[in-house]
Amino acid sequence: MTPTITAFERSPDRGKGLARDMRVRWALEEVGQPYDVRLLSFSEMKESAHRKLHPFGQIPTYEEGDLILFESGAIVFHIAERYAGLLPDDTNARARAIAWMFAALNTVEPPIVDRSMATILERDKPWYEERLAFLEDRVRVRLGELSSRLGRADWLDDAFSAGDLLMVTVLRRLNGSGLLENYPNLSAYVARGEARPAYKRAFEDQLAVFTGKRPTG
Ligand SMILES: N[C@@H](CCC(=O)N[C@@H](CS)C(=O)NCC(=O)O)C(=O)O
Repeated sequence: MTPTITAFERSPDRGKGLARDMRVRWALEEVGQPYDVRLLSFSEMKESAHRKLHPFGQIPTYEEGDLILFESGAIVFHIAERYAGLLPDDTNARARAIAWMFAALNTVEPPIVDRSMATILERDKPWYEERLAFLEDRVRVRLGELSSRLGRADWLDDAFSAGDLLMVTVLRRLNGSGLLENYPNLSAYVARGEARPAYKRAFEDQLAVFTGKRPTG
């Protein structure tokens, strides 16, 4: 059964692939599973029909037969469990990859999202500059720790996994901040993720929603 996911009809990032449907698209491309996309306006996301799928009125969601999921991490985890290619077979390696999935969403993403929300919602506040400096310090702490752990490795735990997929999408949210560039191994790590054919297909597909052009490949 072909799953259906939801995405923004008009992404606020204008097709830069920062919205969280990108993670789900990338995961589905990595495992070679075709999917359909239902695009939603902001008002449709808040209507009861969509809230039946997503209690918080957000994207992405995932529908596959009787199964309805929300939360990008849960959706990527489901895809990784259902199809081969995103989690190792070895039990311990699999558990470590899952730990990296949680680390991406629970430890690295929150300070990055706090920073970007401040730049959107608090820019005109008198405390903005001081708060931004504080939030950026918190991001730098996490980036420094992640950079130390990654070292010279290509991926977080040997082979590419759903943990890397989520971590790369989380780090991409720093695009334009100038923060990631201070950690060359993390910049290279993100570039390595973006160079994967599955990533490129997912990116082109989400961009096509914004440009109105269908991807050529
Ligand atoms: N923790 C959720 C966050 C979902 C989320 O924040 N989605 C954004 C798009 S990336 C959204 O729908 N924003 C519109 C809104 O919250 O009204 C997940 O990972 O799926």
